[in-house]
Amino acid sequence: KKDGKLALAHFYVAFSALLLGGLAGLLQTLVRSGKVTLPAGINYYQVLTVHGVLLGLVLTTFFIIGFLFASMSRTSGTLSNGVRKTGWIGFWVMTIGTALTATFILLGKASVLYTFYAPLKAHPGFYIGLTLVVVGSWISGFAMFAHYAKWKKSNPKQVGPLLSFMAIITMVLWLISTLGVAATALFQYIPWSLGFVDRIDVLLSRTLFWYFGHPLVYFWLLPAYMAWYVIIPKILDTPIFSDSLARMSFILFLFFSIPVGLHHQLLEPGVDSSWKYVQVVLTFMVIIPSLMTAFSMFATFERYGRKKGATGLFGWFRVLPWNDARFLAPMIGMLFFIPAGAGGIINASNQLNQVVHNTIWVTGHFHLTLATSVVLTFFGIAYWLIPHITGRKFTRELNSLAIIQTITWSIGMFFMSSSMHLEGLQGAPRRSAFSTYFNSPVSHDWISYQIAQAVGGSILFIGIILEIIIIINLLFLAPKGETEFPVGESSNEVEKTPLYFENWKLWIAITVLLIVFAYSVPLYDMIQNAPIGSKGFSNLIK
Ligand code: HAS
Repeated sequence: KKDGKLALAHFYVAFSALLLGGLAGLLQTLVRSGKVTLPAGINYYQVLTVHGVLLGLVLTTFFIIGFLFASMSRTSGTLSNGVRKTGWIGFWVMTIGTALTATFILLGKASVLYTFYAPLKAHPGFYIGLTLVVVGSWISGFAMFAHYAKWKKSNPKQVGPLLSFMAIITMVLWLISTLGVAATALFQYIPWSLGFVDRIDVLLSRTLFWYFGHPLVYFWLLPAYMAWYVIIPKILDTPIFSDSLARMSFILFLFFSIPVGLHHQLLEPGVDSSWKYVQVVLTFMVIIPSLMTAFSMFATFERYGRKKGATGLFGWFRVLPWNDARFLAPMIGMLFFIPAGAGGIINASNQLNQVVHNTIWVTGHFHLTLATSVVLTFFGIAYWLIPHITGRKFTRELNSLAIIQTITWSIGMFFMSSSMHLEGLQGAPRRSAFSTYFNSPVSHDWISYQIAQAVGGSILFIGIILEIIIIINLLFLAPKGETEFPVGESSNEVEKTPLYFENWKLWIAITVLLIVFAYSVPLYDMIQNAPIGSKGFSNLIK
């Protein structure tokens, strides 16, 4: 119960962020359609910053940490008092950081978007707040490491429970990658925004940001994969396809998700193209664990289908439990991940990146990956985890509402993200308010897509309202009862998972070596050839 409270505290913040961030998203699509002007001097970029920070950083980080604590408590035993207290400290540090950051965005002093690229300059409070969020997450991460170490001590010569193992990989990935953003915040942005130094090295700050920014997307994805690998089989009452394969794919994510940040900077000057090429090759390596995941999921579905008597190559498809929202929401997330992943491969392909970079195609890409595959899976998790903690039931009526929510979300996202992809291919920029470009006719070709985005955005906002209604019910109103925390198990027939999966020193050493290989020369070059830097713009956009 006490562990549940800790997880729930994270979910309160996460779902409040969903509501406010979603409202900001709706406003953006309306502004870009050219039909709506924001009232009371509110600026488009201020709203865009609220949207990106609340949904991309706050909703995700809080939901994930709450889910990881819950998973660890469920699979490697109740948290000790010390671990739980540390978790609470982490939570409060993150919450204070979020409040500080939000205050400066709302005051219009930090309209720098969620990537906060220099030379845009925000109020120091914005960077200090974000740093606190990161520090808070580290505190929670260390609490989880301590919990896992304790489990291992009392269970020597055993591999850790799969869900806990995955939670630990996710936090190790997070810890190593956030070192980049912490470095740029502490040594570049904070001194610069406080006026201690006059200028900032823009290229270095962006490189340190993307050292963190790409693994950030896998920090979002891995908890969704935890649900796909471990929870979905239990909902289907089918064994996990392969415990070893699941662990291997998580380890590959640890290796290959960090040394690839330069694929966000393929069009930036100042980085030698051979190092960009190296990181593109490594990016193609990080696709492999997703393909392993796809294979594993198809195998799980097929086994389930065969058990139900389905025949033929795709007979399993019909018999899947489409009327169970705990399954449907993540499943639709998986379906969307097929085109989303293909889009990622296009982005990563050096030449094709020239076509799509900085266009609204990229926005379409992450509305499929993050806002659909990951977020729908998080909704699917909430449908059993919240009632499990609050001691309530996910009733039939709530299940029906959740199915309507999933369909609404899918339709809204289909309109929004496909029009973003198509508009991007016509060169429409991302991160820009409605503009007629001096009434240039070019913009008129984009308008129909922008109207489609506003329609999609409005449907999505209805989806958010439905989701909040479901969550409020699960928190406070649904009838009391027991709800299962579903955790899949391996079949007895498969080989035992080898102990070498617990060789953490080796996994971390390989990760560090790959990072050193991919980043040391580019960073050395940047520092060696450091430009005089930029003074920055703090009042370009209010
Ligand atoms: Fe990405 C930009 C490359 C995955 C998020 N990405 C972004 C940005 C975000 C983001 C937020 O190389 C924008 C950042 C910004 O603000 O500038 N991305 C990739 C690649 C992958 C990828 C190669 N991205 C993600 C995920 C994200 C995410 C996941 C969030 C969660 N991305 C890029 C690149 C850029 C980029 C460039 C920079 C672009 C630029 O120029 O700015 C890969 O990891 C994708 C691999 C995925 C697959 C799909 C496997 C399919 C599965 C589903 C199986 C389905 C089943 C259901 C089983 C290969 C696992 C079947 C059921 C039936 C019924 C049929």
